[in-house]
Amino acid sequence: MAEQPVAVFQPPPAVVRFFDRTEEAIRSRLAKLTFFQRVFQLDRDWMTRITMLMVVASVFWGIVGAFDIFGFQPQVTAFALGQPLHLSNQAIYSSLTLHGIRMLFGFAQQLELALFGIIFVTAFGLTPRHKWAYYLSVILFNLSLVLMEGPFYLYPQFNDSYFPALGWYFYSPLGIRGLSAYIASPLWYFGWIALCVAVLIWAAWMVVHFLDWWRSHRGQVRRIPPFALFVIALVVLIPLSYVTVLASSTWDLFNYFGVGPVNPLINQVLFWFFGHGFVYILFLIPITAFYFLVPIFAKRPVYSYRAAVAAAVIFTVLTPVLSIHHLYLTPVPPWSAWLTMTLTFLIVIPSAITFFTVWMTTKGVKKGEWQWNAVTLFLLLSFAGTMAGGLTGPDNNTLSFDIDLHNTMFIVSHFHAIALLSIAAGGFAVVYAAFPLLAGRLWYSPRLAQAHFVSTAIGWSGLVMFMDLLGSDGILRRSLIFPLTPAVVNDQVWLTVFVIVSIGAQVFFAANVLLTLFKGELLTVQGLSLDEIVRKMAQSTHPKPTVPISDEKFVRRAPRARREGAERAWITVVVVLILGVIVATSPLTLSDSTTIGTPADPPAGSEYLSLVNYQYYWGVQESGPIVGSFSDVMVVHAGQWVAVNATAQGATGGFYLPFRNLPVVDIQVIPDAMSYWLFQAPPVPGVYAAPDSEYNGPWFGQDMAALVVLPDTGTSSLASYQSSGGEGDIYNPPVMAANGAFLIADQEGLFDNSVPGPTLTATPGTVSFQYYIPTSSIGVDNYLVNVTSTDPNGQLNYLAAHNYTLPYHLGIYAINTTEGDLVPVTTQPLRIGSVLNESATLAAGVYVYGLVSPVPYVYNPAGESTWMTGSQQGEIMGLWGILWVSP
Ligand SMILES: [Cu+2]
Repeated sequence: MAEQPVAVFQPPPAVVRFFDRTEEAIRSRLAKLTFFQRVFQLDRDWMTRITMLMVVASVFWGIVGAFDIFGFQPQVTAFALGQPLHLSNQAIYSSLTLHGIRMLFGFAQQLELALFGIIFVTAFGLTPRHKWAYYLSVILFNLSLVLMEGPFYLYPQFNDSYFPALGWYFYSPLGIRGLSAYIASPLWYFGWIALCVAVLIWAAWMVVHFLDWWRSHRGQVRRIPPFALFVIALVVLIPLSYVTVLASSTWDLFNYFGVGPVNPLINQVLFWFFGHGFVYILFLIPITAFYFLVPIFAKRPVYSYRAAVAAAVIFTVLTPVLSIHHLYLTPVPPWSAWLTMTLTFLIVIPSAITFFTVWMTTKGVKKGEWQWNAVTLFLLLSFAGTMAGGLTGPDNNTLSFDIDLHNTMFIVSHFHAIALLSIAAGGFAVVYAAFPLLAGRLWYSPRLAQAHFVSTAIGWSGLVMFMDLLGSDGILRRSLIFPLTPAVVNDQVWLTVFVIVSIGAQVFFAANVLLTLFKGELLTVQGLSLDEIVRKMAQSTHPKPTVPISDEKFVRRAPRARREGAERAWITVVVVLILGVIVATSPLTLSDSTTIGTPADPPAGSEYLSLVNYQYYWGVQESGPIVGSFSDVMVVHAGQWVAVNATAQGATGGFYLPFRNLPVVDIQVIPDAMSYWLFQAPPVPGVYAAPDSEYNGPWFGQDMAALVVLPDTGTSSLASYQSSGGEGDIYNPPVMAANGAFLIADQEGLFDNSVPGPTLTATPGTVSFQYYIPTSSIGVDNYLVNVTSTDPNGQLNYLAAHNYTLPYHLGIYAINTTEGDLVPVTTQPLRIGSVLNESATLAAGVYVYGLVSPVPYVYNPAGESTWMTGSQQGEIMGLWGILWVSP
């Protein structure tokens, strides 16, 4: 890159001179140490140095973010294998949040900004300006990730459990002081604001340089290189997306300090204008990689410039507007759900154009002219991964399918397919093609590059596959407590194996990077074009390169008219197919989204359920043929129509009946808004589990209710429920005989790893079984002993001081369907550490057993819970189940 003379008319301001001098002092001292000099490229120009700083920081966050998943997945696997958990729920969900934040922003976004910045400056031959604006952006960016982590304590006791346990997307008002039972540290919101400002500064810096180039080339530019169209798309989409999350985060922060109106629904919609746009911002990595690298290796221009322009323009125009396809089950107006669905289908068009253009660019390249080095291999993986991951998108986008898929592991599989197989694979292609330019050295080891590719491809594919299988099993995302069917246990274990393979694979890459920095052959670029330099760098990842790196003159054989004909035919086919899909899916979409947003007109004899999703149980009010007021229990008759209206307090929840053999019920439930659904209860009497399908804080796993379906009249046994598999809902609690049952509580405060606990069956007469809550099950996770203490033994000391008796009762309660309550048949104090006998003479009917009201709990392991630190409380109901007595 030729240094152009910069006209200096006046000396820079004093503060800039001070920064420059300080930087120089640090740089020259560190540069004496070879390690720092090599890793941070301290003898190079500032743009290279700052880019290396971003790359190193992004690798740092990538490593931390990858290891974060060890705070979740091995815990889940431990649960699956019946082993004790080592972390609190709070710590487990914090790990998951930070995994998302660090991977998406610290790693992927930072790497994207680093690479796009330097490639743009290099490819356009620009002289970078405004060094300190760039530094400010990088410093703020990394600071934001530290802020989002929240405070942790080394003293009086090491405690890192106060990290945010919100999920990377936080559904307002979850986490907000005064509005939610789970409060995140305000640093989280400051972190988001810092992130927005950092990224906006970067985008402004890019705009300034683009204008530099435009001014100096006025009148000479006929075509902007196709890949640069997508760099421009990035610079346009960043402000459009980040401004909305800046707004929602600022709004949250005001609410946090008690200021201003609160509207969780609008706040979520605002967030998702960012949430979706951001994913597409990252998706520009592989797209740009295709347009930049494929023509270089095919040694010919992109097949159709027109098509590339069309793809870039459609992509940029559609992305900001389709965001709320993430909120299909939310009570938004039906027309908006339909519109976002339609626009989302349309965004397949630019991707289809890109696939076509990139594929056709390689057409006619002979076998001997193409080499599978690490760059082209990762390009291939990304190309295939974009298609595979992209193809699960339309399933999510079809509202009637989304009801089944929403918040299951299928979604997690979809976005990991995109994040890993498409985005990260494209990112590695760029890194393999660009890193030697930064390092000034060729790749050290082609074998390590090959090993990295193969192990990464295996790890990622396995990971995506087993997430998908867990989704097919019916497992909800972020679920820590789930049904232990053999398939689920198997898939959880294999998922963990592939997580380890995926992370282990990166050791090959890290080793190669370090060896390259210290031992790589020096890169010489004299007399080479940019394309030739890229080929030369890529060649160093192949053990026996045979294809020459030199540019070749390319003459297209297919005449322009024929190419345009092929282009038109392809795009027409895609458009016709998509229009067909839109027409086919529209009626159901409009009717389903109407059902969520507007109260239905239920048939006579319907049961009305008025639900409130608390943190962390369901408050149930019933009217209709059955009258009642329950916690976590909903009672209806077989085949009866059920009209649900639901809202939430403190956090967004979900009402979810995951039937397999009947239409699934799945609606998002939001504070200050009302969601509706009308469904017909299963025809077979039994106990159907209703997990809370939305994330409402660290005890979300315990947040499970039961739909108790009574026979139309009289009593009936559970035989047909059992033989029909409970309509395929795998969350249904296991069924066992009451007499002789021995129910043991686990360390989460649940019977037999299940909420509700096992459904017990008996015949009329004397029914007796036993409970046991071992002293060993009492710990910081167990909500049963609510002791706020800095003493880790506080809970056990409390028990000893209270004769191992808690201020709650276990019992058997009859469900009274006319008076509307639970009627105690027998009760006894809840004692820890002794076997408790439960015995009663029961008539035919349905009963609830156990601890049948929610237990308040405050999580405060080291007494460090404050609003500055974060805090959590909630009311949990876990030690209960249904007792079914039938002739
Ligand atoms: Cu989206």
